[in-house]
Amino acid sequence: MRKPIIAGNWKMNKTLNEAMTFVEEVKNSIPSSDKVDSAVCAPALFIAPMLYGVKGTELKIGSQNVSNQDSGAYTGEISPVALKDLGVTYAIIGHSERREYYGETDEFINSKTKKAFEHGLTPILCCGETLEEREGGKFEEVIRTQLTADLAGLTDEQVKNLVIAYEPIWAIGTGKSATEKDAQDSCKFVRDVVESLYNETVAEAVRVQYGGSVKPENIKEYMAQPDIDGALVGGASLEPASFLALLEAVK
Ligand code: G2H
Repeated sequence: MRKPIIAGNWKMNKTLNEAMTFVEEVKNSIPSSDKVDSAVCAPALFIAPMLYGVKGTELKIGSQNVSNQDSGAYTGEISPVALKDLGVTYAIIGHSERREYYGETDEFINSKTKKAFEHGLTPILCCGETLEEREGGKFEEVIRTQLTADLAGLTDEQVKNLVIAYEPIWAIGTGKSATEKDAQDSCKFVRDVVESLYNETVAEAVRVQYGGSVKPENIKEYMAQPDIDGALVGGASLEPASFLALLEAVK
């Protein structure tokens, strides 16, 4: 049995004050981690104070990025060593916005994923296709190519502990969410690729999230699908009531 995981991806939103108000408003209502893993992947600036704010609760804090180096002359990068030392649990890696706007390649994403594991962070590895690729019948090829490169060299144990977020790019922040059947078929395909690269045990253990315009109104339908183990949520994770409603729908 795979435990569901709901992770907010705040992207480049909020001020420190707004982030801490959010923490105050949700921290006493986070469901038990026996039922669901819950996390907020916050802008790097707010990670340390938010970690302090959620102490003693089941809400985990994640980073939206992580360097493929431990430390050193890498201006602007976020050290995995420092993230782990602070108490960060998750790191989003390979989000389509980073692939598209910052030129992140699968090779680079693979090196970050390995580095995150090396330091005890759990990667939330993102994959997904554009509308053009889907309509051109390239969905399977794109996902297989991404995952083959992104997972290269990872051990069975690492992949078992990985979270993969399948996010069709055409559904991100557009309000156009995938139907639950499309989301299920796509997440099942992600699991099938993992099985072909590893084995059935690994594929059965890896958690696959759906992401793309998930909100309290549609999360239940996604979570009812056998291959969807959670959601990576942008817009609907920003407000305390909406974030708590997502967790409530899953627990
Ligand atoms: C997809 C998602 C979070 P949203 O990027 O990763 O954002 O829920 O706003 O579509």
